[in-house]
Amino acid sequence: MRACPDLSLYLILGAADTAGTPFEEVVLSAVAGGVSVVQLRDKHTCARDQVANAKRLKALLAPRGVPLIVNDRVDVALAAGADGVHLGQDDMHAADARRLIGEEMLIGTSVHNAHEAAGVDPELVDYVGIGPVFGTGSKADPDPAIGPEGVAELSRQVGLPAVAIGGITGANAGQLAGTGVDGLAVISAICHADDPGAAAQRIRRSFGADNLVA
Ligand code: 3NM
Repeated sequence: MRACPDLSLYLILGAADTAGTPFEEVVLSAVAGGVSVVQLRDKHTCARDQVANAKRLKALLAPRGVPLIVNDRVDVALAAGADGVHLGQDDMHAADARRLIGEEMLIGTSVHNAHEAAGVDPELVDYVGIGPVFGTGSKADPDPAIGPEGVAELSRQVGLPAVAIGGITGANAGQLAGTGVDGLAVISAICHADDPGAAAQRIRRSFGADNLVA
């Protein structure tokens, strides 16, 4: 059976997020700083390049015991031997994805409100991303920010392992402590940092990631 991985610091990145720096460099630094899961989210890259990027990431992460999740593309996840897929509200239904990927790979999904939270099937989905907590510049047309209170409510409602997402930085991560989520998902505060490892460490510390009881 699947076990949900350590979600305490969930890095999301695509080619565009690390512009100018090879993503291997960003990922290695971030993992050294405490990133526990990585998601490849490459909305504007062709399938062939997505598979190549996912394979490079998998080769980097597997020896370090860090799972790789692929956003949206079940085919890319399968081709690259990823550990899971993350399905947004417009992506394939979890039931269809589960039929394709079998029982071993993880499925995550994103929820932004009570209606979406009510649609999550805990038999099919392993974890949820809840947000956006704060304003974010990393997502086109984001839903309204729900704040830490909104995250706490949706996390209680879904009752699955969860990460908060959207606009999280080292300066505000402490506001998510006590909301019931298992971790924080981050793009820009890590990918755009001069030192991604130090940024990751700061976010972990401020959230109190190492004080959470598993
Ligand atoms: N999904 P940053 S917010 C990819 O609300 C994503 O579902 C969101 O990036 C959601 O850490 C978001 O730079 C962007 O704000 C997160």
